[in-house]
Amino acid sequence: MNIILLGPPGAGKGTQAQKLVAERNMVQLSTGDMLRAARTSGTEMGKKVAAVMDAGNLVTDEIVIGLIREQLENGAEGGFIFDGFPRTLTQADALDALLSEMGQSLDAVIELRVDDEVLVHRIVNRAEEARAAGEPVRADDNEEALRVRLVAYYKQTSPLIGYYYAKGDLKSVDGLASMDDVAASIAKALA
Ligand code: B4P
Repeated sequence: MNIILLGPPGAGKGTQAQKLVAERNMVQLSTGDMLRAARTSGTEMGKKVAAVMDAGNLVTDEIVIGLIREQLENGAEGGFIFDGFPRTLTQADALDALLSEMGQSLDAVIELRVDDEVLVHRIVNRAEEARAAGEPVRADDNEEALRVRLVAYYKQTSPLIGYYYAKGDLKSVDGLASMDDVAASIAKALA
């Protein structure tokens, strides 16, 4: 089974992807995690994307499609969870092409629906908790960058909702519920 987790920043895509990995034999492909890892290891690409990410903007399609292409080559017995990818129509087309080259397709697109004000609260809260625990705070986890991330989401990513709805793949889930209740709704949508 190959599924996409779609939703605004802080909707819980990463949180739910990890729960799915723990429950099913699936591989999580988070473009956000891949880009942060490239930054930490100081690769040329990591240096190139750092300022873009910190400001809350989307990294180029070319870079993220390249990252996904590399990971798909490793295969996944239980299927892939695409977490935070695709985020543009170009990325969605590329994913369709890559899966079809592998003789595979998408099984479902889970849209996590969460109000903007709750997103701001979650992200600010994550930054405060990390600070209190003496852990590193994500440079884009502040209200200013989040407002930019939300604009990018509505302009560039939300058209994917119509794209996948038209294909009959979209399943919308209430992302405002508790983490366990959201996981239960996803399990129901995938049954
Ligand atoms: P991502 O790493 O994908 O991060 P995100 O969208 O901000 O977060 P996510 O939805 O996964 O929320 P999470 O579970 O962490 O992207 C970061 C940046 O990378 C982008 O801005 C962009 O620059 C770049 N990028 C990534 N992919 C790209 C692509 N395809 N194309 C171009 N650029 C790309 O949850 C957030 C918080 O909420 C956590 O603290 C969590 O504990 C809490 N939470 C989650 N679910 C909850 C619930 N049900 N109730 C209460 N709290 C909850």
